[in-house]
Amino acid sequence: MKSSKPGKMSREEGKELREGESSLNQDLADQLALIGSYYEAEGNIYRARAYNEAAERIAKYPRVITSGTEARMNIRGVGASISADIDEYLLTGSIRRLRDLEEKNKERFDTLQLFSGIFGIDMKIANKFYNEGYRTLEDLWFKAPLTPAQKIGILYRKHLVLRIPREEMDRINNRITEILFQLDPNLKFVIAGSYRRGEASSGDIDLLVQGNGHILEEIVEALDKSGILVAKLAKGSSQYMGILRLGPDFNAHRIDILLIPKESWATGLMHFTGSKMFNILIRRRARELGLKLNQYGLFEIDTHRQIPVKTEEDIFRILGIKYLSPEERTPNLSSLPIVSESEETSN
Ligand code: DCP
Ligand code: MG
Repeated sequence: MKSSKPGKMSREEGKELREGESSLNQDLADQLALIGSYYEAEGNIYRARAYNEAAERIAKYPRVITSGTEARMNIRGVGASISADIDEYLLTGSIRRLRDLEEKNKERFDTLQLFSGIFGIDMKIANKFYNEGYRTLEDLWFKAPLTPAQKIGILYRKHLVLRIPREEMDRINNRITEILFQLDPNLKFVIAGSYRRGEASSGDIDLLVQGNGHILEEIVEALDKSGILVAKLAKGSSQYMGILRLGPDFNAHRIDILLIPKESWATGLMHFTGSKMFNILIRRRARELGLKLNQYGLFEIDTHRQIPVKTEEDIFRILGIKYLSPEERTPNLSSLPIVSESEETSN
C-alpha cells in the first residue's frame, strides 16, 4: 500500500461507502483542497474557503460521486465552477484550474512536490510546512518538527521512489520464506499486491500473514534479526509498516506486514491482491446481490450475518462471477465476467 499514513486497516465497518471506492471521493476532495490551498496562498480567501469547504463535504459524502451535477444537487457549497471541476476530474483525472494555479505558483508547486514525495508527508502536511517557511529538505531536516518516520522517509527517499523489479521481488519472497519457515513451518503467508498479480515490478511489499496476536511481533523480530528490516515506520496490533533491504547491493523498499485472522483470510487475500479497480468492481457486484464485501469478510447487508468463505474461489462462486486468476485482476479491468444462469445450472 502506498499510503503515507498508517491505519488503513482500522477503518470501521458499516459505512455506506464501499471500501476501495471511498478513496475515489477522497482523491477528488484532495484535488479540491489543493486548489483551495493555492487560492489561500494567493490571498483569494473567498475562493479558498469555497474549495476547502467543498473538499471537506465531498470527503464525507456517503456515496461515490459520479458527476458534478450530482455533487451540486446534494452537497452544500458546490456551485457551477466546482461542479465543472468535478466533471473534468472524473472524465480526465485532472483539473485545468489546478494545473494553472500550479503553473502560476511554480516555486510553491515544486516545493510541495518535493515534500509530499517523502513517506509520512502528505499534501496537507507539505502545505503546512511550506506555509511555515520551509523550502528545502535541509530546512525540514534541521528545523521542522519531523516525526521519526518522516525522518526515515527523508533518509530513504531516493530508494523509496523506485519500483522493485520482479526478479528482486522473487529474492525477497525467497528470503522471507526462509526466515518465516524457521520461525514456524506452519505459518501461512503470501506476498500479495502487484507481486501476486504477476506484475513485472512492484511499488512495495504487501506481506499477508494468517494469524492473531503476538505472531506479528515474532515475525518482525525474526526479519529484524536476519538484518533485512532496516527501519520501522509504524506498528499496530495487526499491521506493521517498515523498510526492507536485502543488502547493500539492493535498494530499500517499503514493506507492510498485515496480520489476517483465519476467518478473514480469503477476503483479506482478495483485498490486498487487488487491483484497486478489481476491488471496486467486485464490491459493487456484491452490493447488487445485497451483500457487503470488504477485507474482513463477506456479509449480508440486511442481517449483518457473515457468510463463511474459505477461499477466493468461494467468493467468486457466491457472487456468480467466473474465477479470475490474480494475473487477470488487472488495474485496467472494466467489468467482471458474470456467470450466466444457463452456465450455472449446467455446472
Ligand atoms: N487497496 C485498495 N484500495 C486502496 C489501497 C489498496 O483496494 N485505496 C488494495 C488493492 C491493492 C492492494 O490493496 O492492489 C495493495 O495496495 P498497493 O497500494 O500496494 O497496490 P499494488 O500492490 O496493487 O501496487 P504497487 O505495485 O504499486 O504496490
Ligand atoms: Mg503493493
